[in-house]
Amino acid sequence: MAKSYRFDPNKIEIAAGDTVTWTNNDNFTHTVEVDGRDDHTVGRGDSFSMRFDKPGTYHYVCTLHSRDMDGTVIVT
Ligand SMILES: [Cu+2]
Repeated sequence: MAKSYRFDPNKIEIAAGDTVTWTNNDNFTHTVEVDGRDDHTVGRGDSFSMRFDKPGTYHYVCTLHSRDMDGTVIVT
């Protein structure tokens, strides 16, 4: 979830094969870019989902507000 220029929670642990959905509850457009690839624009009220098949630690960021908006997905 993105709100007030933050991802909340900004750290999540999932199992391989699970899907993470980012929902933008903010009044501004944000993006989700995972590990520096495929930046996805997420407008107000929109969502972006991504399935994680491989275990590992993934870093994501909103490229519009990268100083404040980042997070981690841990896939086990
Ligand atoms: Cu943003």
